[in-house]
Amino acid sequence: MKTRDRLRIAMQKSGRLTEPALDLLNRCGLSFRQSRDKLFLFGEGEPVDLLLVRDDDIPGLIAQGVCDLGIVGRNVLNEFQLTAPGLEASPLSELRSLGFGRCRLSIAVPSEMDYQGPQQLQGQRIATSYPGLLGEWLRTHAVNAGVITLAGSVEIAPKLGTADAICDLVQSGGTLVANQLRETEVLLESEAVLAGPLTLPVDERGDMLELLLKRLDGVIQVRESRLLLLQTSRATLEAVTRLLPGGPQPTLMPVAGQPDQLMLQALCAGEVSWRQLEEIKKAGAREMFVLPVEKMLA
Ligand code: PRT
Ligand code: ZN
Repeated sequence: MKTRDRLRIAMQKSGRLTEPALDLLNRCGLSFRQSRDKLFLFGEGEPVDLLLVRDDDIPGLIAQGVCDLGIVGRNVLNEFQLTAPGLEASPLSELRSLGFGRCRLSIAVPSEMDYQGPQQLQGQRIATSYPGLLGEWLRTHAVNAGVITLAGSVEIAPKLGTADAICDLVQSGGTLVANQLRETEVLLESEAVLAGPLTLPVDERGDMLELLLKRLDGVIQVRESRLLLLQTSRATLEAVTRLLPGGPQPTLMPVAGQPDQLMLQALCAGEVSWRQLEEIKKAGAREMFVLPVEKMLA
């Protein structure tokens, strides 16, 4: 294949991952010119172009070298790695997990079934769009079950009588409940990932890729960071500090006119939950604020 000097990223044309993937790339300083066919978006500024495709095609496009990178669900990537023929030639790897498109691949059985464990699936028919991942799980648990591969509408198979259980993606669990199904086993925790070849190119594309990974790390770190501001008295400072979610040492500032009070500022590595806030308040903090971080340069 002719070598390219521009990096090419495959992503979902239209679906759950499209908006968050574009947003992430924009935050990395990439912008794209809309083309008429909307399948190929030419990168402005940086030499990085986008190919918009069905998510299921993304791992294959990377394996074939048509694209250098792809943004795709771990479920799709792992299924491809288990089922694609002749993959040994160009194995893929998960370069980064991206923190959106979270869901899990689970086995669900009819709600009324008294499920005791994997052995109960012995001899049952399980409908799925993920025969590779399901097959691997069944082998690991020494369960001999029939795998019925369906392209979609997996959740109605038990009602139609074409399967006894299903193995499908679950997010809120609403679809399962609506179909009188109950989640019993989680096979895979999934989210969108940046997929690429196991060996990265060692040319201009490789340099651009390295730069992109660095920016991505910065964007992900900032996106997950929160700035926590609160007031505490000197007496409760130690108890409050002990409860702060992980991160670098907090900064302390005096409060004008109240020598006993301190203003505390802490950068937290992830979400700060209501429960954590309530605990910190109980320890003596007040006037608490949790702020998102826009940009960070250490
Ligand atoms: O056209 P194309 O093939 O590109 O799109 P698609 O229809 O195959 O994919 P799409 O857009 O539905 O999903 C893309 C990716 O989003 C998936 O591969 C997952 O990695 C991720 N994702 C996250 C999900 C869900 N959450 C999800 N809830 N993909 C599908 N679902 C479906 C699930 O299959 C089930 O039907 O939503 C239903 C369950 O949702 P809850 O909330 O009712 O549990
Ligand atoms: Zn798909």
